[in-house]
Amino acid sequence: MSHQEDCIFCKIVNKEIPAAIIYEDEETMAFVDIAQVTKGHTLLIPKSHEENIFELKASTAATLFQVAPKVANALKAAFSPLGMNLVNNNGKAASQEVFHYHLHLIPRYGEEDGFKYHWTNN
Ligand code: DGP
Repeated sequence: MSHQEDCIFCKIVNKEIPAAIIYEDEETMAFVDIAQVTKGHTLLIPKSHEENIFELKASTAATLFQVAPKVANALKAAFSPLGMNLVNNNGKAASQEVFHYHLHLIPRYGEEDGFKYHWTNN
């Protein structure tokens, strides 16, 4: 499995740094985002270090999206949101900050929940 020394998410995968892990199997992991944009904001990642959509293997994408509905439903059960956004930033110009592929699962609670649908570089 691909691993990169200086990658923060690889360190979370290897339990070198702590995270609030809510799901884990051999190939994927979901943990609470450190900078919650709404209650329950969670990141789903492949354990394999693949930078972003441009180098994501089709098999990794398939595995990740087999797990995504399970995590989404677990968050739905835990937080009772009205909806959920799945967001994925690819490349610095698209506001990607951590270069290990990840899906943001963002529970939505209505217009007043503070999430503005997009990231900016400002
Ligand atoms: P993006 O801009 O799509 O690359 O989002 C990166 C996200 O990763 C951002 O929402 C904050 C989160 N994040 C960064 N470092 C850590 C960390 O050490 N732990 C956790 N749980 N989340 C992190």
